[in-house]
Amino acid sequence: MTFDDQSKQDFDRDGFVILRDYLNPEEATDVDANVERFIQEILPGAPDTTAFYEDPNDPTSIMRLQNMLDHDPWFHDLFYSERIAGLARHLLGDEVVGKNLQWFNKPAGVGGPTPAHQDGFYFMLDPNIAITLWLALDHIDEGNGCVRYVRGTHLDGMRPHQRSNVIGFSQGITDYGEADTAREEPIHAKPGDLFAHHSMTMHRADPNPSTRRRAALGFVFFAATAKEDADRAEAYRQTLYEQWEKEGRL
Ligand SMILES: O=C(O)CCC(=O)C(=O)O
Repeated sequence: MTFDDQSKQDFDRDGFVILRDYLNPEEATDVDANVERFIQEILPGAPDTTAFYEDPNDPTSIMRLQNMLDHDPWFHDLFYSERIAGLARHLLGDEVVGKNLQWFNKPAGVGGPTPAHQDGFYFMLDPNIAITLWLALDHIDEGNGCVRYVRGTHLDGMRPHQRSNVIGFSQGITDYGEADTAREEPIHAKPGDLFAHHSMTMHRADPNPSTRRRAALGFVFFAATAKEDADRAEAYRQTLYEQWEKEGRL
């Protein structure tokens, strides 16, 4: 499969790139149907930490699925396909290590905000080079919580983060201010559009008070040259899960 040079240039300059119609409507519908199959057939047998809920007492309020490729061959194959992993390699200009496949859902009416953050703060990499390919599965705009990027911030270093209290997004930028908000670009999407963002790019999203779902898949790859402090990252995850379990949020 060949990828165009322009998308890599845009990604390098802006810290994100938008690839419209990356999947056609039928392919996007097929991905969505497989998410539903995952929820019905795989999730019941998967570890508790595979799903987070807006309301743990409401099984329809899933706001996040994670590690999907570890539990399902269909998603494993999609994740490592040339179209997905190959695109990650092309945009990073490096070999990649597959890390996570997540479903980012904002259920209609109850989906919470995505605090402003840089993914790299969670990833604990040196150098901090990773990519998320974010595949839209719905029609998404300001009304149901579209992603907002701040262009070029992948070149500006890591901003301070602290605990956000938003389940699934445990950390948010502490000094995110009006100057940042003014530079945000809300990105509309339709099923099959794909956004790619660098691990240092600032982004956030509003809640979803609408009657429409807002769902996307996030494919996360680390650059092969980036070293993960795996012990520290795992210790951090465990502390978080224990806390959420204590609070009855898992
Ligand atoms: O879907 C969202 O609202 C945010 C996703 C996100 O933070 C990410 O892909 O890094």
